[in-house]
Amino acid sequence: MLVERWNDAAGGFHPASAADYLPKGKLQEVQLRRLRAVVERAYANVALVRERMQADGVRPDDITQLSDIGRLPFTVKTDLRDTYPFGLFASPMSEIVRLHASSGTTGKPIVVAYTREDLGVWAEVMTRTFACCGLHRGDILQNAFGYGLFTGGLGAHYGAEALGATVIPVSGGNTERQLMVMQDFNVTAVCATPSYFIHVIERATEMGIDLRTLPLHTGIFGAEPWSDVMRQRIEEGAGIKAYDIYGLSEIIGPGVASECEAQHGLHVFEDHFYPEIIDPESGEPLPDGAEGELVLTTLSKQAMPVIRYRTRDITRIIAEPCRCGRSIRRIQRIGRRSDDMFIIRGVNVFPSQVEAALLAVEGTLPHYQIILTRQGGLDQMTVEVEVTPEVFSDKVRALEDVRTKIAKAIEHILGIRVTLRLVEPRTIARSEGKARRVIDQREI
Ligand code: DLL
Repeated sequence: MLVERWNDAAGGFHPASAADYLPKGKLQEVQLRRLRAVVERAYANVALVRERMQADGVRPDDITQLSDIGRLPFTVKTDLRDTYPFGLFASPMSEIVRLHASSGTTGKPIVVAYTREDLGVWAEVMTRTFACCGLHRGDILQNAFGYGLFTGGLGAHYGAEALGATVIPVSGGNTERQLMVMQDFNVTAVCATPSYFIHVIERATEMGIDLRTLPLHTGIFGAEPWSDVMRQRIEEGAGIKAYDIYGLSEIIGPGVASECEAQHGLHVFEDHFYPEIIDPESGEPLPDGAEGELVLTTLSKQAMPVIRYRTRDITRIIAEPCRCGRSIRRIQRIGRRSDDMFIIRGVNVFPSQVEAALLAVEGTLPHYQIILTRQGGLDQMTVEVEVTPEVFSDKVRALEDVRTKIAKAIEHILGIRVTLRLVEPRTIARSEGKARRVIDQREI
């Protein structure tokens, strides 16, 4: 009975989503209970956490209210590298049933672990994610997140199965096969990185397939920043609603936060992942609404509890109630991560700023690359962007027009001049997963 009710109602209620609607007091009770347990677990089993807490003179018993979380030491990415591969595990290997790894930018990957219970929580938060995006039993989900060490594929897979949707584990890549599956299997929803799905839309157009005529109605995208213009292009190109989902391997994978039908901020599944915003310089906590670095604490992880992880993702907490009725708080979509920032001639630049400037100009395609070089001791930034065939072929007028507009837009946003290279469609390499936007050749 219950199953039918949530199945039939549009935007229906899934039983797994109950925690999304907990009254604040009840939620905080759950959070505090779990916080105390996870701190105790980490203190007892993870040397790094215990040593840091001892150095700070904090004991697990000192955590008596949620705000005491501020007394706990941060965990940073290099902690995972320094303890590679298993140093932060809190469970014996005999209880760990899955490992994933994230490549990161340099050297060794970071390794993350899950007990059977952790996998249950992961499936639960991914079920809540899909329910948030309006999926039901009966939906046919093409899962084009990569399967493998990347958490996207398997994370989405078990969540969608738990929801009761039909999962097609196609993984990333082989775009023509993706399109065959999409048409022949009556696919209604798709998961992918936004940059890869843009490529799928383009390939469909080249093959004379109009995605807007298919049963496909929902896209669930994440694992990399994507702008509102990008969303608009995806929604129009495929005739779907496109939702943003967020997560990271260190915390669990996808399933940390998800947009809902309002498409205005991502609900954090904060009964499992406690969010804080801090000033990235001082490490001091910032109030709701202020922009800063997102810090996450896993409240229920067994195999690898992570206390106050500095994500380096920049966002803010939206405390106002959401019109979907969920009581769990939202974070603003993540457009910037402090890692991605580069400095060019003394100016701090985020790739998302360049993207905003490029895509604001009509005639550009959402494929671009930023190439940094050093010539005669001076940093140079070259932006390579694809333009539509119409613009590209009209070398005299349209191309120059687009070039001037982009140059102006970039100068307006960044205050610097850059070298622009407008190239024809399909010049810039496509990725099946996360797009690589910046190529820094300055060290070579
Ligand atoms: O990307 C997990 C994931 C898979 C999330 C599928 C969503 C969908 P990592 O490879 O460890 O894990 O990368 C995590 O990617 O710290 C963010 O900087 C970035 N990121 C993830 N989702 C978003 C998003 C997965 N929706 C890192 N918007 C994070 C912006 C995102 N950035």
